[in-house]
Amino acid sequence: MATTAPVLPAFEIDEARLSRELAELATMTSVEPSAVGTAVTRVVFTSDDHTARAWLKGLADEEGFSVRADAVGNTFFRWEGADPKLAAIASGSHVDAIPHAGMYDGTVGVLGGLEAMRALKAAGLKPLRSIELVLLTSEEPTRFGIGCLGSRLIAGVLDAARADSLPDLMPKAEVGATLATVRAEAGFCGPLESCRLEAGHYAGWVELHIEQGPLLEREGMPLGIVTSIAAPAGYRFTIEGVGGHAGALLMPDRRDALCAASEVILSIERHTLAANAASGTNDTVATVGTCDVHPGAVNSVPSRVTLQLDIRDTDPERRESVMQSVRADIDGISERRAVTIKEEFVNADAPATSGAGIVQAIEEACAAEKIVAKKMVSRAYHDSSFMARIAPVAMIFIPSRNGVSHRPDEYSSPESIALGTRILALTLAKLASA
Ligand code: HGY
Ligand code: MN
Ligand code: MN
Ligand code: MN
Repeated sequence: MATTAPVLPAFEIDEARLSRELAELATMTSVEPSAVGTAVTRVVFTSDDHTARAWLKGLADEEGFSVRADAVGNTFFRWEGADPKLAAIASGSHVDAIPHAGMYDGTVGVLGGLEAMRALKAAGLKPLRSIELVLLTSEEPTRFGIGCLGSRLIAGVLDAARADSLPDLMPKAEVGATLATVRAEAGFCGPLESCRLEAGHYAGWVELHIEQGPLLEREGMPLGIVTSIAAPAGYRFTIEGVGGHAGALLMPDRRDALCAASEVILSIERHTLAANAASGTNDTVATVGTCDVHPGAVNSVPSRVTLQLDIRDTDPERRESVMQSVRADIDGISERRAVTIKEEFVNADAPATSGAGIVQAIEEACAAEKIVAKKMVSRAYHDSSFMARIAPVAMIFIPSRNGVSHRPDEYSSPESIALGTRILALTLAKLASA
């Protein structure tokens, strides 16, 4: 059916409504108010997450968008296009938030995407292609130890059986709880294989997100266009020593797991800094963000420590060479301290590259609004990293005040959120009309 591209009517982004909704979503959290900013914790499949999901569904229902959820809770809000058989254009992000985080990471992409669709619809646009807003499950690794769980399953890069067996890492989790049991309790059933969307399912994907770094603000740029996303990897280390009485167990007899773990952490830092010194860049980053000590009593020598390592690089080979150097040190540490150090692989992903056509559509939207945007690498990973496996993608970044994120003082201004949403709307309208 030959159809001409619809003319884009003038539309308005409702900045006040968007701010109100971001503030309302930020109340769906389980953390005490923070001295600075708004502390948010919203771990996947907790009551806060369910409250947020139900609230978003209500907003989508009000707009007449159809809603469906897949077997892991990825939720698709769809605005049917003139030709529903054509591959849709999609936008989306996440509403789960790590402990004691900020209120903008992920939520700007979900509420901004919703606002973009509402504004275009209110203005009378009839898109040729359907437009979908996708709420992706568990972008953060907090609960199941691996990030972008929902988008990995959509892209088919995470084995369904392995995913369902991922342990529930929440404090006080039921013994033996896994993604399979937790998602069933959350009401998401069916085989995880059914989450898979084939390449070509979407004609394009655009994610609006806060930069989570300092560059846009530092350079006075209003927006960023992400051309590639750095490659994340995750490992878990379990260090087993021998515990004992903090008073009676004498130093020569100790096999202290926490002292050994400390050497592992410093080895990771040392080799990461060496990689950057050798490359003359800061493109390699490594973080040990969790350290569980057993038995965790002040007067008991630690017998077991579990570390989670997050290591990222724009160059996966360089990332791997850092890991090789750390492994060599680990052999020495375990021998010298008579402890065992077990490494568990979690993930090691390739960098993602944005689709030229999507980048161009964002550039044209910026030009139409006389906005100059900065092309840049994202050092944070995003669901777009995995949506890139099945569709051409790109991301729109808005500035983060002081480059801060994953902290209660994370902040982006209402103006920049509205501007990012406007460019997203223009981009979606353009992509959905061809
Ligand atoms: O860690 C990240 O890069 C993302 O914010 N989850
Ligand atoms: Mn995050
Ligand atoms: Mn995010
Ligand atoms: Mn992300």
